[in-house]
Amino acid sequence: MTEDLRTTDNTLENLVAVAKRFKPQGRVMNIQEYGKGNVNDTFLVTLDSKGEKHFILQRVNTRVFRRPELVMLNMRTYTEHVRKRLQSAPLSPDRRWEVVRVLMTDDALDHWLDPKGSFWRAISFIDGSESFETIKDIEHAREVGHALGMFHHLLSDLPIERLADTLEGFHVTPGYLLHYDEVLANNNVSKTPEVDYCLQFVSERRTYAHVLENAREQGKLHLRTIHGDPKVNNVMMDTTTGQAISMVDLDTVKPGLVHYDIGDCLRSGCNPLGEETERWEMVRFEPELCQAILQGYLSLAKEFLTKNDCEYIYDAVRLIAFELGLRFFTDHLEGNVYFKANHETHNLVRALVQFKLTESIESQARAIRTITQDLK
Ligand code: GN1
Ligand code: MG
Repeated sequence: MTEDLRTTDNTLENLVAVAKRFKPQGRVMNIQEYGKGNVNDTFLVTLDSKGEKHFILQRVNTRVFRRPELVMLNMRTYTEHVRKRLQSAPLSPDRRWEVVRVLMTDDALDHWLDPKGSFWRAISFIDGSESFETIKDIEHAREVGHALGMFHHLLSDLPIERLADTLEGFHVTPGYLLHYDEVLANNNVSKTPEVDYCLQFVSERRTYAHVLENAREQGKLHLRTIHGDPKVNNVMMDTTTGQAISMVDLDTVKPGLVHYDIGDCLRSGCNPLGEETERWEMVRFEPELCQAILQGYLSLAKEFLTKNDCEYIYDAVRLIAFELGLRFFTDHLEGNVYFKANHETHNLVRALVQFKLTESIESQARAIRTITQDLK
């Protein structure tokens, strides 16, 4: 991955040329790297325009998304579905909800393949919105939960058959465990106290890794349309009202368990130090934030969640924190081939953060279970 980036052309001149493929309504004034994505390369394009002043330009990581054209198809299916649903059943007037648009090229395509094989796409930017890396306060937490509830609500009538599985095995924890075993078997692992801690951590939770997939096989949980990556910084907030107004990063909108989303949103939102902290020993899961996120979520999700769904919320948050730690740790052992890394041990530190978070979740199991039971 790091090597790929070195051979890609991120000069302003090249980026402007790419941006122009997407028929910008105005002169391109500036292009800068945007956000902290771990997989794709994302840029914010600024236009000299009377209309929309920004859009998002992305180079999709085709080592991760092997069929990027299907990712785009899903994105269009999702946006069209939600736009129609909002037209036929408008939200209450005090609530703003925005759906991004996929921008087309001169040739009316939803992407542009450059001569070196990079897959580019452009997406509208929601003016007057911002996102944050971590939760600011209880109100923000409630809004983040509300956003996920709104997202699931608006998709609750989109049959999963309408969406392609663009990333097979995504959030299927036993699959990550299998890959981890292969990587361990095929690589020399340099032992450090941190690596030993991670190895031990994973080995103690191997059976647990199956909890959600077992429930699915037993018919207790069912596939639905999910976001796949509902972390805090993918929830756009209105800069004036502070309300959540959109969920972005639609790469992984596809069939899955809503528990992957609930777990991911909670593991991201209830870790005030954030997933990029170096102070991994200090990482803690905050139950008050968990309660607020779930309150916001259930204000909408109550209508479609079943009793079984609610019973697995604790397991979802514990498992998805563990799973992300396992994914980061495996990538560290494999030499940073999946997640972008700024330094040699970046993915190891990220793994330690998620494992400490998992420990904190486990040590507060009773309190978290009580929160989830009281809400329904
Ligand atoms: C990746 O690239 P980004 O930041 O949108 C990853 C998610 C992880 C996340 C952790 C396709 O998302 O699953 O939760 O990093 N996306 C993919 O920050 O693997
Ligand atoms: Mg993402």
